Amino acid sequence: MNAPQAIIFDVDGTLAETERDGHRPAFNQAFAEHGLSWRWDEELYGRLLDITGGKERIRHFAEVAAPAIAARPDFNELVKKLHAAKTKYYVRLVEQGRLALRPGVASLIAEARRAGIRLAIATTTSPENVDALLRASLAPESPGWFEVIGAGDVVPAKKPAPDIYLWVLARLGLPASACLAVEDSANGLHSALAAGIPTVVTVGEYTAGQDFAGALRVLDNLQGQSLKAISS
Ligand code: XBP
Ligand code: MG
Repeated sequence: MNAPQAIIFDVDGTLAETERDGHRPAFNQAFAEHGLSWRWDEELYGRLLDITGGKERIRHFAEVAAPAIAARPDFNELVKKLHAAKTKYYVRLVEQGRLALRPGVASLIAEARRAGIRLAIATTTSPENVDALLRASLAPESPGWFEVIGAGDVVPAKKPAPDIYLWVLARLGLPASACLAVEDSANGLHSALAAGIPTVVTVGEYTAGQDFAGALRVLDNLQGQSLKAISS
């Protein structure tokens, strides 16, 4: 492809490895705060990642592993409370500087900014998580570098549905073919491809072994990658 006019980044697994030591312990802290004995270990959490979205993941787990709780009349309220607590713990952990960017991410973003290429985010995670991660791991002012941040519940259907990418494209005012998406998972790749966006995959710790058919490139990470190298 020609040089992209915009790069649209996924967040979790792509900008940083946030899942195993970020979202997962935050979910577990939220469960403990609410007196639940649920504990998601690394292996179980890897399987639960098939369900994108934290509220959706909690709901799915309860329906399978704790149907009596899922049948409670206040279950929707419980999911909301658990997720709000989880977000609080996750942001706290990120603000402590516990999650670093993946190799090559900061330099690709810097290169794109020098070249006047527009930046955007398309993620399933909540907006406050994106803001905290960018501030703590990239630069305090870095949320402002992203012209469009599509996150969380702005669209009802989360990845692998194309909705979040279509939402971002509409706000950028660009056709899909003028953009490049960077993703780490099959769910994310399918979302971007369904929106028609050429997509580079940087394989993550939970996504190795997934099927990335259709990706423009499949890389271990962005270390040493120029914009030209990944988009040509
Ligand atoms: C990320 C997710 C998110 C996070 C949790 O997927 O699936 O659900 O694990 O975030 P992707 P919230 O990288 O494909 O966007 O709890 O804030 O929903
Ligand atoms: Mg991801």
